[in-house]
Amino acid sequence: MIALITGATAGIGKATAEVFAKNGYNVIIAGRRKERLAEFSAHLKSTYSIDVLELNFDVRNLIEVEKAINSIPEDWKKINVLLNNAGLAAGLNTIQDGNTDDWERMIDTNVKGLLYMTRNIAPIMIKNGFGHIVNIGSIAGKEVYANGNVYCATKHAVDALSKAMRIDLLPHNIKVTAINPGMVETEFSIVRFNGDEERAKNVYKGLQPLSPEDIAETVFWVASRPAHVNINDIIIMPTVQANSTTSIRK
Ligand code: NDP
Ligand code: 8X3
Repeated sequence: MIALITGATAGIGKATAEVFAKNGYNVIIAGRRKERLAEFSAHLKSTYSIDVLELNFDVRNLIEVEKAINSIPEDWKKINVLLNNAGLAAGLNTIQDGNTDDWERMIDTNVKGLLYMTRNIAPIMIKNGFGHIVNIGSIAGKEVYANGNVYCATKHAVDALSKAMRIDLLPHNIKVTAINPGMVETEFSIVRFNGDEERAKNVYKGLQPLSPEDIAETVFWVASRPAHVNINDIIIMPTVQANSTTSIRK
């Protein structure tokens, strides 16, 4: 069994690669930080005695995506699971104060990157006659919150695309699942606040957020249902978070 995971150098993607490896999958790990990929690959191989393929590219760059996918050796092409996870939030501003570079980065990664990956992997799955695409959306794709405007819009796009892909891929025996987490403590907030670790820590202060492992186990669970079962959509929240704007802090 083979799983291709984007954003496998940190957070949810990294934890998911670990869970799939632990369960005997060979994994294709993707990300921009080459050294992290190499280090993680060595860890997975030695810990779980599985095979690992590293793909070092930027999901925003269509040429790089095509080159990376075309480089996948024939015996790695029986891909059972594609996890479209690479993504980010950049900034937290009103629309009138928004930074247009941040907007481009979020739209290019969260929407276009997911599309480029899917456009290149879906035909391989169609040829194989099987496959499962799991998209990481967000609670921000189900509702909006103050200053979240463009990030929320990209995740609403992921929500729409997951529904649309499910229709298009239905005749090809390809499952599509969207997993929409609330707060997960990863490098997400550090990236959102441009490296400001103190501000990032405050996001999770006084509450227990989800861990990347919580999401990884959920991804593995949806991917390991029987052939006739598809989980369309999951919202998974920390117990102390009711929605994007309501949570309990100590
Ligand atoms: P992290 O910042 O910890 O991980 C993000 C991953 O995405 C990294 O591996 C990074 O790798 C990769 N990535 C980012 N940009 C690119 C790019 N242009 N090309 C290739 N890879 C890229 O964050 P999370 O694990 O939290 O985020 C994973 C997903 O989960 C995102 O889609 C996020 O929106 C979503 N999410 C997160 C939540 C949270 O609270 N943390 C809640 C709901 C959804 P590298 O930099 O090496 O390329
Ligand atoms: C990431 C979590 O709180 O920004 O999708 O919606 S949040």
